[in-house]
Amino acid sequence: MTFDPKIELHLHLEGAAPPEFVGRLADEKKMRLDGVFNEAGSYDYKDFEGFLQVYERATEVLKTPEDYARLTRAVLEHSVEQGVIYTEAFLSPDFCGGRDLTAWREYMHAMQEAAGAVPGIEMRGIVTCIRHFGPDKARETARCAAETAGDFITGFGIGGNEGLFAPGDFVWAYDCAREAGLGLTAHAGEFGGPESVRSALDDLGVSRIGHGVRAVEDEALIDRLAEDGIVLEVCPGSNVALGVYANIAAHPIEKLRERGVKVTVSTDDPPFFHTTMREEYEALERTFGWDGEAFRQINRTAAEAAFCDDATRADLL
Ligand code: ES4
Ligand code: ZN
Repeated sequence: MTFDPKIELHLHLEGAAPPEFVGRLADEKKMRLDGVFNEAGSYDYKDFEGFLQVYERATEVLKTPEDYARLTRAVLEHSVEQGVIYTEAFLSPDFCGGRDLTAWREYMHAMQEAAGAVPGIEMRGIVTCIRHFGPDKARETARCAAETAGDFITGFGIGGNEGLFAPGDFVWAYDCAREAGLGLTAHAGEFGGPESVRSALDDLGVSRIGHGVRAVEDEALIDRLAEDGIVLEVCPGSNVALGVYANIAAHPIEKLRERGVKVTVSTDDPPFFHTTMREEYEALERTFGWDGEAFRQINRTAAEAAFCDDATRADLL
C-alpha cells in the first residue's frame, strides 16, 4: 500500500494512453502504426527526440472528440485505481483539431464530459503548446486556451523539445493565457540546465515548473525557488527513463526537498516510461525513506498549487 489519496499535477493525456488502447484504435481505423511498438508491445524509442516522434505518431490514431472522450475515461479510470483523486492533464489543441477554435471546443467539451462521468476523481485541463512547433503555433494554442478558460481549462503550459526556441519566444502566448486568468507552468530544467528554469520564471512568469530538477545544479537558483515558493512538478521515473539521471538514488528530488523547494510527484507519460503513481511512491519510500508525513506534505503542496477554484482546493486539503 502506498500513501492515498494522491494528487497528480503533471500528466500528458495522450502520453498516458496505454499501448493496448492505441493499438485497438489503430485496428478499428485500419491504420498501420509502423515503428511505434517494439516486439513486446511497448512504445519503442531510444531518446527524448525519439520519444517525441513516437508520441506524435501514436497520437495520430486519436482522430475524433469521441476518441478523446474514450482516452479520458481510460486514463482517469487507471488514475482512480492508483489512488489519485485529482489530476491535471496537459491537453494539446495541436492534436485536437489543429488549433482551430471551433474544433478545439468540441474536443474540449468531449473531454470535460467524459472526465465528469468518472467517479472518484476530479480533472482539470492545462492547454499546452509544443515548443518545437514554434511561437506562431503557440499563439494560436494560447488563443484556444484563453477562449475556453473556465471550470475545466484552468492552466496553460509548454512542452516539447527544450533544445529549440527559448522561453522568451513565447511571451505573447503566456501573456494571452495570463490575461485569461489561467494558471501558468512550463517544462524547463529537464534537458535544459538551470538557466532554462530562470528563463521560464523571468520571461514567462510561471508559478510552477514542469520538472525543473536541474535547478539543483545552481545553489542560488535553489534558494530562489525555495524563497519564492515555486512548485516543481517532479516526475522521477520519467527522468530516469529518459536518462536525465541514472537511477532514482541519483535523482535530486530529495536534495531539493531538504533545501525547502516545494516538490510534487507525477508520472508525465506513464506507459512510455513504464511507471505508475504507485510505483513512483514506492520508489521514493524505498530509496529515500519517505514516510506518511513526507507524502502528506507533497500532496498538501500539490493541493495548494493546483490550478482549481478554492472550493475544489478545500476538498483536497
Ligand atoms: C512533452 Cl510535448 C510533450 N508531450 C509529452 N511529454 C512531454 N514531455 C516533454 N514534452
Ligand atoms: Zn511533461
